[in-house]
Amino acid sequence: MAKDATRAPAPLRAAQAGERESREAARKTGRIVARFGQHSIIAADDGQEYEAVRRGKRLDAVVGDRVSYTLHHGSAAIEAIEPRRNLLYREDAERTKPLAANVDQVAIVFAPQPAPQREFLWRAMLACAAADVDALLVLNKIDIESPAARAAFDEACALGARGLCVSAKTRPAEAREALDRECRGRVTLFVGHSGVGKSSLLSLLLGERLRVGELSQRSGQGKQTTTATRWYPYEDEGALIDSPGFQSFGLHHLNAADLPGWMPDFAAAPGACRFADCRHLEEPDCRIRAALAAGTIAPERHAFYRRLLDEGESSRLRSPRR
Ligand SMILES: Nc1nc2c(ncn2[C@@H]2O[C@H](COP(=O)(O)OP(=O)(O)OP(=O)(O)O)[C@@H](O)[C@H]2O)c(=O)[nH]1
Ligand SMILES: [Mg+2]
Ligand SMILES: [Zn+2]
Repeated sequence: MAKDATRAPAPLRAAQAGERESREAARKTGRIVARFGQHSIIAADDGQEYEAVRRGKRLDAVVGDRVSYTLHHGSAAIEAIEPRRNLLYREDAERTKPLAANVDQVAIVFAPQPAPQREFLWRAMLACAAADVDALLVLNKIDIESPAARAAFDEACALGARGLCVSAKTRPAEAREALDRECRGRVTLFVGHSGVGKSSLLSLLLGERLRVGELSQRSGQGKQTTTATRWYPYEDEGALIDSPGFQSFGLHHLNAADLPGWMPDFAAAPGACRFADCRHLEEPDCRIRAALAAGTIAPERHAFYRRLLDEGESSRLRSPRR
């Protein structure tokens, strides 16, 4: 007779195990290819697409994530997210949100209009360095003359980024060729302020595959603005990711002590600081301040670094768990 009263009767145990097994068997793998708010789309390995429901905060998958999922009445429930190679964050109105995962490079798009902000470029480059992905600067709309945009481009290239100058509108064939050379075989995330021409450049590479249905009319201006982050397979197993314009890269999660290592001009400053925990602000015998005095670090770059430290401080005060 049954000696272990806590165990389910044999037939029930078998049924439970069977259910578990069939659930495991029903588990499939795919990639998150679109994300809008709380909704996302999974492309199964066979190419079929499913709308996915999020199951709790832990399973907050972003575009580029490889996931396993089960199907329930035609929609997918994410069961697990595979470990990420990297993760990039965007930042809006004091909130940091994950943007995309598992990318090889970030195309940082900017243009004479809307006016380029070099701090956006610096932040984007820092985010790339911290996530260990390559940065590709793309100055678009070169049909519009702009010494300020050129200066921001040259300055950022001097910090070690690769760069392209293109016009999606007046020199589409050249733009297509230059981008294709940089993007085939790699996963490229396109970022930049709204209106700089990210989707225009992507449509040169993708043609009709760019989802026009996911572009909405921006009121008053008659412009199309991207509302979802979307992954498009591209040549040689590469991919192109379009993203909605945003103001800034999220850098609050970074450790202040690591910042100089991710800023090429700071990293190149020779020597050592007297204090191991030097913050490179007012401390004596500081290699960064010496480079600043010698002119190899620009005052604007040191002011940028100081702002990042201040932001880090205030965000830690706001959320002590970070
Ligand atoms: N003059 C000029 N205009 C361009 C060029 N490329 C794009 N545009 C225009 O810039 C506007 C914005 O282009 P989009 O491609 O929608 O910009 P986006 O970066 O995708 O914008 P969001 O989706 O809002 O982030 C459109 O009116 C384009 O026609 C260019 O090379 N030169
Ligand atoms: Mg767009
Ligand atoms: Zn120092």
